Parts: sequence; structure tokens; C-alpha cells
Amino acid sequence: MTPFSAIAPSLLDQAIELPSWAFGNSGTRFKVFSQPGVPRNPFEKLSDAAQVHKYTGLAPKVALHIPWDRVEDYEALAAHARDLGVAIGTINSNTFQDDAYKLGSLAHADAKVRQQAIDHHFDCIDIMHATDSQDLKIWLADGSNYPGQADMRRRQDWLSESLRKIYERLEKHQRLVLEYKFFEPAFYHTDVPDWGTAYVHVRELGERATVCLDTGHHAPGTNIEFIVAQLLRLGKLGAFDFNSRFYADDDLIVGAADPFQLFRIMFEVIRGGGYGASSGVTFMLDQCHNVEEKIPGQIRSVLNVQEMTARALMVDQEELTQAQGTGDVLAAHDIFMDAFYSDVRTPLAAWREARGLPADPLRAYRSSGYQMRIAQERLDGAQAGWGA
Ligand code: RM4
Ligand code: MN
Repeated sequence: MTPFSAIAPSLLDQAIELPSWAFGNSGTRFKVFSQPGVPRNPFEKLSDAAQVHKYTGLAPKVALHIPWDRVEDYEALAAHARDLGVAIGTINSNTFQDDAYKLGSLAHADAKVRQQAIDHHFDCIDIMHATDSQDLKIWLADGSNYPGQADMRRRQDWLSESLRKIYERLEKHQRLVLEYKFFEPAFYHTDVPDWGTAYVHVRELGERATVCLDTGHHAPGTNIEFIVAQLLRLGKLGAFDFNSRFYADDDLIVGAADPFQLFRIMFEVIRGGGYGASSGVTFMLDQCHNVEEKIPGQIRSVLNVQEMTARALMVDQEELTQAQGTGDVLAAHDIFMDAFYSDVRTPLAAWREARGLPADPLRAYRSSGYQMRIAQERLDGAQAGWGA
């Protein structure tokens, strides 16, 4: 196994993007619970996100969701982020919370509704210019509930046309990232259900269109790391939305439900050249904290990603290739598992300290008093949340 000391320098390449919506109130289909100190606007969401970066050194960017993060002055929001030591990352569009979108958005049968959704993306692109964001991320709630309800085939053509208009609006340094999900809110068919469909569309669009893989958007038992390997091989893996799941799109803390899966994914990321600043892969989190505290929840997630990245980097690739090549099944499996079973928490704590970061970011955050301060200060006004 490669020792921790040998892989430690590579840990500096890790940069994770936080979702602004992780800091607002969220809930289940049944209830949104509020928490003391929750941000009341995008500026406060950024302040909270910056705390995660401050204590971990891992999260220099924050993704926005429009219209949840609508502000008067996006340049001021970007400047606020810079003052806090972070930057604004991906702009996520939202075509699932308007009455017009009941039967779809970019793939809707009515050209007027499609145009409304396209115009929304044009607005998002304007915001990207103001915030200096590179990625426009599209996740669609489009689909149908009953066989015969919609012309699935024509909808692919409408979707393709709509995406083309959005793609053409982007500047040369900007990218379109298309996210897939196999079900929900539609339950019979979804217009972008899987990586293959997303791939077909982004390939048609061109070089600056790629696929976003949300780890919670697959059927149980899906070999996600295979999809990672394939998309990297094709040069079309643009982004991750990390979170974990037990049953559906649970949006839980990354690595909580299946740490081994996170390890396997990170292994294929590294193996396929997807790790590091120049890889073109954005590592975003997409999770919602319903019952746990927001900021510590995000800290836990980014630390989980870092731990599994370290373990995956420790796989002795040379020995593994050799064992695989000679058909030594058990040796290959052992080499892989050795790295997975290595507990890197102690060396990681020392590595953090050597870089001027707290050995235990969660404890450092808790003792900083920030949580108490925001709970006392943010008393008036409405807390941010889904749809806010
Ligand atoms: C979707 C998808 C998107 C996220 C929304 C809130 O299921 O994962 O990435 O922006 O939820
Ligand atoms: Mn997502």
C-alpha cells in the first residue's frame, strides 16, 4: 500500500463546492423544521459556508440555486464571498417550482413553456457573468406519471432543441452540466433518467457540455463507480453532486450510508484522471440537513470526502495492475481492500495542523462560538429555505 506520507501532497488538490441550500431550512415531504440561526438571505448563507472552508480548508466555492438565491446585486454577492475567502461556483437553475412547469419545462409539449424555461436559463447565464461562475447546472423535474400521458420520444427532440439554445448562449469559458435522475418527481418516465441519456444530449451539444453525476440519483445496487469510469473515459464527467442514500434521493451526509461506495468512486475518479484542479471535474455536494445542524453537517461531509480520497490515493496502483494482469483475483482484491481499511484520521489530523488548520475541524467550529452568535443575531426576518 502507498503510505500516507507519499500521498499527502496530493490532498492539496482537493476542492469541494458547497450547496448554498444546505444552509437554509429544508425538510421532508411532511415537514420543514426550522433551526435557530439559519440564514435569512444568500449573503448569510455564504457566511455560513465560509465557516466550513475556514475549519477544513476544503471548500473554497459555493454553488447557488436560482431563484432561491436571488439578490439585487450579484457582483456584491460575489464580492462578499471573496471577502469571506470563498468564491461563487456553479449556478443551478430551477424549473420545478413554477405552476407553468407542472407537465415539464425544457421538454414541455408547449413551446411557450419551453421558452419560459429557456429564458430562466438565460437569466442564470447573466448571473454567471456577474459572479464569474463557470458552470450552469441543469437538473430537470420533467417526466410523466402514466403510460400514454406524454410523447416520450418527441420530448427528447424538444429537450434537445431547448438545450441547444441554452448552450449557444454560453460564452467560451462557460460550461453546461446536465444532471440525470431516474425518478421523482415523475414516476413513470423521466426525460433525463440516466447517464446514457445525459451523455447523448451533452455529446450532441459539444465540447463544453458535460454530465453531472449525483450519487443519490440511481437505482439501488447501481455500480456508480463504473459510470464514473465510463464518463471519465469519454471525457464527459463534468461534476459530482455528492450525498448519500439508503432508499431514494435521500440527500444525506456524504459517505454516511455507504463509505465503501465513496471509496470506490474516489478510486475511479483518481484512476481516470478526474482528481485535481486541472481535471475539469467539479466536486459539489448536494445534500440537505433536515435533522442535523447545517454547518457541522457540511463539515462532516467534506471531511468524509477527504478521508476516502486519501484512502483511495493509497491504493498501490502498480501492484494492483500487476495482480489484475496476472489474473490473481484475491491479491487484486486484497490490495484494493487494504487501502480501504486504512484509518487515515490520525495522520490527516496531523497533516491539517501542519497546514495551520485545526486537527479536529468539527470541534474547532463548535468551540468558536459562531453557532451561538448566529442564533442570537438572526432573530428577525424570514429564514431561508426551499422556495425562498
Ligand atoms: C434535485 C437535484 C438537483 C438539486 C435539486 C434541489 O434532486 O439533485 O441537483 O438542485 O434536487
Ligand atoms: Mn443534485
